[in-house]
Amino acid sequence: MTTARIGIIGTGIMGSDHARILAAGVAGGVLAGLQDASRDRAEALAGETGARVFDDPQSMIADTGIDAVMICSPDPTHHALALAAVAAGKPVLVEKPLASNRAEAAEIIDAEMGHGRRLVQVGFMRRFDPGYRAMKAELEGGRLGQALFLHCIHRNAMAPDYLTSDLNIGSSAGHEFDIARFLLDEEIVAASVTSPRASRRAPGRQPQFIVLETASGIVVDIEVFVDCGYGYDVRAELVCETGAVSLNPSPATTLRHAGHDGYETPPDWRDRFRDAYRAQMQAWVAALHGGPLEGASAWDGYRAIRVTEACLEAWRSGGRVAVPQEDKPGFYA
Ligand code: ISE
Repeated sequence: MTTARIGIIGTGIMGSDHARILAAGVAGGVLAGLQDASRDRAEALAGETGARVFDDPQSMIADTGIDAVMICSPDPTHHALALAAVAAGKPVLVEKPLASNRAEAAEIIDAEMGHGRRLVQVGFMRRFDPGYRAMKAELEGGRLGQALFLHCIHRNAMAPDYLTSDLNIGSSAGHEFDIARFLLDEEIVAASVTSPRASRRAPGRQPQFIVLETASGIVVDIEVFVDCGYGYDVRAELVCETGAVSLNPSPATTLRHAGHDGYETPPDWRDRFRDAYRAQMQAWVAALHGGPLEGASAWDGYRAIRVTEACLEAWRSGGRVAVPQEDKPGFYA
């Protein structure tokens, strides 16, 4: 394969963002196909990017002109499409979450192991963000000592109506679960969740405050508030024995204007994690050509779902819920 021909299933917010990244130029990869439940929407994007439009996802996955696929269609479709890609022996980058529940995620793992070669990556793009990578390198460098706390904030300006409080745990907090596992390089063993009252701006959706405990005894707290009104604001601070390291706000400049002095807050995650999305794409395409597998695996996607399910149970019961631990298959070592 000299150039990997990539097909994108789902041309909504994330599918079109990935398509534009590819169309702008990614070494070793080309946007070759688009498919969406709305053919008009896929055709509009094809007009902009020059890709071929497919009628249905299965025919795109089966097509000999497509080497690898990205699944960016609605969350409930991820499981069946990921299984179809694995059955066809095609590498697949699945937007998070990997699946709707742990049984579905486990099926994907079984299918991939049955195939015998790693094909599945989950789109936890924060693993490619320079800020999180620098935090991880600082922790691993050792001068701060052992980690004690990881404080996380996840605020969105506003969320779509379909994002219920329940779905929000997997959809928004899921990124925090994965980045905590990535930064700390250990498993989450317990979860507790509480909520303040709902904002009057979004009475149907409750913000959440999640406390996770890791295997070695690090406490991770996460505020998830997707109706904050002012922009997309993701923060993290890792507190260790002899120091702390935190993410800087992403803008490169400070603005002083009309009585204010500060940073512009990006409108949503596509701006905030623009570099991470590009780096994720470049690394995935490089892996298609035999480069190292750097992104989140199906196992990582499965573990994030395990934590999501424990959080949902903890939120409903008001108690502390243990996250079941399992041995990581050698396949994912
Ligand atoms: C969305 O699906 C994302 O993936 C964003 O990164 C996250 O911040 C947002 O809350 C989710 O709804």
